[in-house]
Amino acid sequence: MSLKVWIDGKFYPKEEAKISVYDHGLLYGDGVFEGIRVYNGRVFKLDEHIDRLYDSAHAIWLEIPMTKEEMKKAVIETLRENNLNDGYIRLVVTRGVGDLGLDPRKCPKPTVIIITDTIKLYPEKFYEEGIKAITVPTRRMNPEMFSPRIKSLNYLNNIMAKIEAITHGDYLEAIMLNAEGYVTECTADNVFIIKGNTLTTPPKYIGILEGITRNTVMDIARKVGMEVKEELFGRYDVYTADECFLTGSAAEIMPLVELDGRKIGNGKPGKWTLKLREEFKKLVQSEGTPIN
Ligand code: PXG
Repeated sequence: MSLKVWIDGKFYPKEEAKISVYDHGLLYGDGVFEGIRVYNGRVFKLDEHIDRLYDSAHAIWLEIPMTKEEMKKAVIETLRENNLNDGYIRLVVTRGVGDLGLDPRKCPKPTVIIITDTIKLYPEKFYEEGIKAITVPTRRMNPEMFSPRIKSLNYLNNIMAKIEAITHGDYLEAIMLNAEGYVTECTADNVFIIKGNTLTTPPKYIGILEGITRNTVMDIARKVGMEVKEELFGRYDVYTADECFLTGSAAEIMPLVELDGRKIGNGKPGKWTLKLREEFKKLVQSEGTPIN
């Protein structure tokens, strides 16, 4: 049986789940989204994702035509409809159908889409051995031009970086710097370095998406006795760190063992990274909004 997609209150089979070519989500990337995980019949950090979705929408002057409670119910309903206990939720809210001009006032009704599907996990080998990345030429957008804190439908800044990672040697991820040369984040993950027992990640105001996995990992790190800092750092700090890892809803906690040809630490996933990953795995299996 085909998966069902929720669009504006109705379920459609995946093959028939379509929206208008006049939707400004398509025409201008005018909209916002979320990527959420379901583990063991529980939606992980549902409230946090819904809050971020509504904040992103508010920041682009988009009023979502549902309350947060209604949105959460619709997410759960879609998971139930598809019998998914482990998977991925993609929530999308676009500006809606309008004319061929930019004016958002010409789009009377936002389009709300809930896709739930299985998730293609990264091969276990990557977690055991860690991955390699490069710093790419494309800089992360300056927050004064467009805030990376808005999880918008316009991901071309990240996609350009992803293309560079691919074309410069088929790397899985890329470190993106800001205009001043500080490390910001990867194309779809936040970045952390460890030196001694100190965990450092760039502050949110530098122009990054404030990842929900990022915030979860900082909480876990404090609980296991690490010192946690949100501070600017450069490539030098990554090259000379003891450990480095990336976080995201899809990747979870991914060790980064080499950047720009420099081994990080001993070139293997470090002890703190493994500890945080172990605690994260426990947390996602036991916490979250139950589907049933
Ligand atoms: N930074 C950026 C730019 C992101 O897009 C993260 C960090 C991590 O945030 P969370 O809240 O997930 O910890 C993201 C995550 C995917 C995928 O399929 C992930 C994201 C966007 C598009 C695709 O891996 N966002």
